[in-house]
Amino acid sequence: MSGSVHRTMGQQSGRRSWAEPWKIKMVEPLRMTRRGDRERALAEAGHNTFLLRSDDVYIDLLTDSGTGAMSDRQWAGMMVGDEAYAGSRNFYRLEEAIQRWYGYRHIVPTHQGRGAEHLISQAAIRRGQYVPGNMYFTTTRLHQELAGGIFADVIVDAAHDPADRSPFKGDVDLGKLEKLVGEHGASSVAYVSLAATVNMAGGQPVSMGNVRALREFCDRHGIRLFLDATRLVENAFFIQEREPGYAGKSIAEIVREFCDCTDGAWMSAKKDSLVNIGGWLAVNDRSLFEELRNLVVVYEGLHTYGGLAGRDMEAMAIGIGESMEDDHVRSRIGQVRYLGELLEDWGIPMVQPVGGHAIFLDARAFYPQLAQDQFPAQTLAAELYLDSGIRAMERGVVSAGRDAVTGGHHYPKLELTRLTIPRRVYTQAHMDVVAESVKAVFDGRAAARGLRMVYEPRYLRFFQARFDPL
Ligand code: P71
Repeated sequence: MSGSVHRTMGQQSGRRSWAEPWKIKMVEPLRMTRRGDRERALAEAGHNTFLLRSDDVYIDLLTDSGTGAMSDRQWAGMMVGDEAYAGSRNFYRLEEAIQRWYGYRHIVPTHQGRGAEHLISQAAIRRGQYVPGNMYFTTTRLHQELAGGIFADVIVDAAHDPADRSPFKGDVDLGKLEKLVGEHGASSVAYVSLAATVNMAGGQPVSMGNVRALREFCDRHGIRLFLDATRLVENAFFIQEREPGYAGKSIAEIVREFCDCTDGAWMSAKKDSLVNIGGWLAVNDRSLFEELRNLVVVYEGLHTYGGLAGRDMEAMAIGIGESMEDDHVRSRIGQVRYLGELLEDWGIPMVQPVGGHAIFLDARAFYPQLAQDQFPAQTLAAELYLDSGIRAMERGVVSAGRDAVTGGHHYPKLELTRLTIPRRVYTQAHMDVVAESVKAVFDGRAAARGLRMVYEPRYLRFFQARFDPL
């Protein structure tokens, strides 16, 4: 694998191609619905796509989380699950895979990403400490706040501008970090929380140069650097493509080099690692590991299963290996880009450059007539569903929630509707349907009136909030 970056059959002959390195062995039928059915379903769901039944959805682009298709090898692995309460053989296979591909020493399995976020936040944050990060993620920030931490956004300014085409819009602005440490002192910083890629910025990558500079900064100040590795494989693709010196390195080599700059990581394996459920936490420090291993038995399960079945850990171990293959990553991101290029040709406003896992439509630019508290991105998600049964996700003011101190809405600069592409699930023809539907909704944009929130839950409100049309 070392040094060899593979090409598709088309690319070997100088042709443009991202075609998939697999074929389809099993299919899942989808149901076609009529506009009247969709109007009823959307009203019942309070205009919130999280509350739709998936049977009422045609193309489900809500999330790429846990929605990928497992390979025949992963399914075969499910059959060799060792469901022992303690010391399952599949745990050791998982541990070995994480050590081999990500390079960390000590591993704690968790049921999914937020389980790992909970444990690391409880173990590594003291009440009142700052947690600087490259943009917030909903569950990450919530767990940091529940542990008494204060999240501070230190991402580069370009990340907040959908039109800015900088190649590494996920980078940390070291000036912002320096300022925070200068003002409050290094001991008031719990750790740097670095995500690769940055979900809420549009799946934007972090450069290797940036993580190296962060490592140096953290060493100088005695601050730990922890990584959200959920979509690191996709981040590695952008480094391979865009950063000088990396074109000849494999995805696996880049992933390893990136992790080597950090003190540990948490993972939602439901994304990069091609499983329907699973996550982990990994650190190099032995005493922190002991603490995490003690916490996991309180909240998740024994330290050799962390809330998972043995078979889930086996599928994850195999999925990690598959996710590191250059052919796989190229076709995955190639499909996202294919959709992006269709939309760009039609002048649809969206976050540029297109990121690793999704297209993020710029709902403010769709609906300049709507104020942010009329929920433009939620409105756009509802319109897409009505048009053709496509399910997208709001990533704007509803997702941003309320300020932990003042109680007012967070008003994020980015008001986006995410079309998230599951891995190895939909075809190019499905992407054409999506593009045509987005175009139709864009053409009808002047008629949109917005929404009013009529029910708001306390935590992570976007999951269960309800809306009425204005
Ligand atoms: C996504 C998700 C799943 C999700 C989470 C919250 C609201 C809506 C959808 C989950 C992530 C993620 C990153 C970078 C940690 C988690 C939590 N993303 N970090 O994008 O993207 O992992 O879902 O396994 O608990 O749809 P978890």
